[in-house]
Amino acid sequence: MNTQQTDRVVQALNSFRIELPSWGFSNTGTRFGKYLQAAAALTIEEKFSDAQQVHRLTGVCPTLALHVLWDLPNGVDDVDGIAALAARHGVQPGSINPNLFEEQIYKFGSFGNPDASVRQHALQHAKDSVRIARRLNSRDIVLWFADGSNYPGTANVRRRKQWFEENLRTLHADVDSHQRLLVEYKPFEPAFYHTDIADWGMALSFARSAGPRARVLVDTGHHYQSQKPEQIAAWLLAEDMLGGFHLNDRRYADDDLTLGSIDPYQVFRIFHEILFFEWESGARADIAYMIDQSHNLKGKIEAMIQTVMHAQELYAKAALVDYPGLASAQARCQLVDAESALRDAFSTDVRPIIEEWRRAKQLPADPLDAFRQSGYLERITTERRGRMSVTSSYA
Ligand code: LRH
Ligand code: MN
Repeated sequence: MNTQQTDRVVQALNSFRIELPSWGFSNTGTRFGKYLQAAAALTIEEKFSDAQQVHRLTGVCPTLALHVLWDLPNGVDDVDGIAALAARHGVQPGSINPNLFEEQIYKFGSFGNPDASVRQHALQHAKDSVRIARRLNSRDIVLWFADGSNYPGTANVRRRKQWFEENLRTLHADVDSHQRLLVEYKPFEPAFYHTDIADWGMALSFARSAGPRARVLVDTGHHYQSQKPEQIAAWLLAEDMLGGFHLNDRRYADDDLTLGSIDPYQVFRIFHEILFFEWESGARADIAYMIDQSHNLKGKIEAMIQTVMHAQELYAKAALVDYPGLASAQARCQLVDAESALRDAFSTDVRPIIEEWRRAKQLPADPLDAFRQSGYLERITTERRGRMSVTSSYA
């Protein structure tokens, strides 16, 4: 690798930041149950403490995404406590995720529920979440809805679309100038016939009709098998409507596996579209990179550190693409040369440079090994043993 390439990797590493999900540290499962880990985080303090470990060892995860009902069960009243924890653990509150799916009244939907009082209840929770974000200086409010139906004919899709537009527009009026609403789409689960925000086009339409502070969030696990999240990213970039990513990996559905564990070239292709856009436009894409995974079997903190290391590696590889060469090969339809520009970058081992970059930042060259040497896992396993959490539901 020549110095120019090394500089590009170092520059990419200097700018790359990725947000941790609080729910990635707690016991999560599937509908077939949960395998409990003694060291799993139960309290929000423990989630901040575990996130502090990942940030201390990697240096690139300064924020923790919060899920309102799971992390702020008392809503706005929990804000001061959260702010104190953030200060104590040196990890700032990140994106705020309203929970519009767990309460029993959401059985037939939240913003899309035929019952106006349920829509009003959901809107109030979303408004409270915007207020929580403001009090915590969090920029992004991530809106994911479980809304949809399981059987043909049971939902009026057009009417529900109208109710969503009304509530999103009303919610947007509460969002101030430095905040954003990130609309997250998902084609299925928990609804298995239709979801009200099934794909990027519907999310784009809702974000546009909501107002100028709304953008689209792409969860890599929320796509049909043959869809190309990188093309969706390119389109949303071109429309200046790409707000952020929930990064994870999958083989089948929304498997929420660790990033790069199944298809690292997929994540590389997404990062490539973003960095190529930035090179071509000379503008920095205003994107929030966030992890959204559930670690059902792997040790939660190890899986999180592994994910951050994979993300850094794939982002660094994408920064190695020879853009002038690629642009001219694309213009001249030199297919093999164009494809090789990506393959060459992807097959370059950037780990030595990343280790060098970490040493220069007084960070451990191998964060995972440093974590294992730290004794933190043994300590929390002893401290947290014996208060096993419930085995049902998600987090
Ligand atoms: C839905 C989702 C959403 C979160 C949840 C934990 O599948 O991706 O982003 O609220 O996972
Ligand atoms: Mn998600």
